Amino acid sequence: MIDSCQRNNRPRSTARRRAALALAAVGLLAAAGAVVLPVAASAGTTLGASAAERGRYFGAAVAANKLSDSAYTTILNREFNSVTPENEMKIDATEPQQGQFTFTNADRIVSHARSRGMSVRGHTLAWHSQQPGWMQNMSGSALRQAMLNHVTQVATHFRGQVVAWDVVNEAFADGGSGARRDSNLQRTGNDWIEAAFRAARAADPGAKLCYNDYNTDDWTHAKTQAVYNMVRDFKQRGVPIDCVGLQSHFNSGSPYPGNYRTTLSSFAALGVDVQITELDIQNAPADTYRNVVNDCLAVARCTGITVWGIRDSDSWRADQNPLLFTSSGAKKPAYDAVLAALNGGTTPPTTPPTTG
Ligand code: G2I
Repeated sequence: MIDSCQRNNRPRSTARRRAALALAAVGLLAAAGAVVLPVAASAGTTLGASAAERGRYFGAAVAANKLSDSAYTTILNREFNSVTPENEMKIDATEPQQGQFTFTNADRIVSHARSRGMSVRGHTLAWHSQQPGWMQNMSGSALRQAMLNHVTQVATHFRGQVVAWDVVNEAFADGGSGARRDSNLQRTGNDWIEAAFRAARAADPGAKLCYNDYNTDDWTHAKTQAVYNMVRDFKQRGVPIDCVGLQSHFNSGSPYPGNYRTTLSSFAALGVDVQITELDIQNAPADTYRNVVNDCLAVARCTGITVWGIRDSDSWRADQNPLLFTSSGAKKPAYDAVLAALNGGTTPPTTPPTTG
């Protein structure tokens, strides 16, 4: 009878010899300057691949009219594994006349993404802004019914193709009131948001349903607390909500807050996923981008990050140069910081260690 020690003896010593040889080979190559030892066992070389190794996605807002720009699609196809149509799924784009739906541009983006294995975030089903003229002129129960029909028709069209929907966008007021934003939708009754979520769930039971907003990044702000209270209430009452989107448009007037990680983890503790949905940062400081990525990586339910455009020239705030690629498509220092953070673990230093 062979005991376990004898059985394993030969393979173990062979494995040890192989490991020693491999180490010696790496040592020789490293000494010769031929290899850079990786920080992680399988560090990715693109944003999407590296995020995927951390169980997350890395996405970009995409405009249909740029899909014919090969400089644009080269970066999109290489770097990203999630896409959010920047304007093409909005109400004015998908239902320009009441009851007449147009999905051509949104379908182009969805098909571009899905045929390349990228997932799609849907943006957005119900919003006070970018309403077509016919909807802007509606009110009361007719508007409520039209809104619900819109949610149902659009979510049904994309059923099975969109992994997460921004069902309702920007429904809270800025400032210290913590109140809902006044809008024609809000005036149909305070329950318009949960009605939209229920309609979306019925139309596409497989999609994650998100509430999405801006200036909800600082945990101490009244708007953040108001959204938090709504999500907690929805979870308690069984209103179908799966995720909260923090747009995270950071600039001098609305800077990255030191308590951002607390905001992410506090929402996650309610039992929803958290997604950073429209990230851009004025002048793209590498340190701030790195901090945002590390904050997301530190929160298990922070499932992904989307930047709001690819090159600076694609940004809605192009004058702030807030994105990861220059207008000519070169990687910026912020890109390197994001990739390194995705590859390097959850808590690399805020400032790079000094060398020499
Ligand atoms: O404003 C930044 C974002 C804030 N959160 C919600 C997002 O949906 C929003 O995206 C922006 C787009 O990036 C812009 O591209 O939403 C704007 C409209 O609210 C978009 O701008 C519009 C222009 O205002 C229109 O004149 C233009 O026709 O883009 C349209 C399509 O190019």
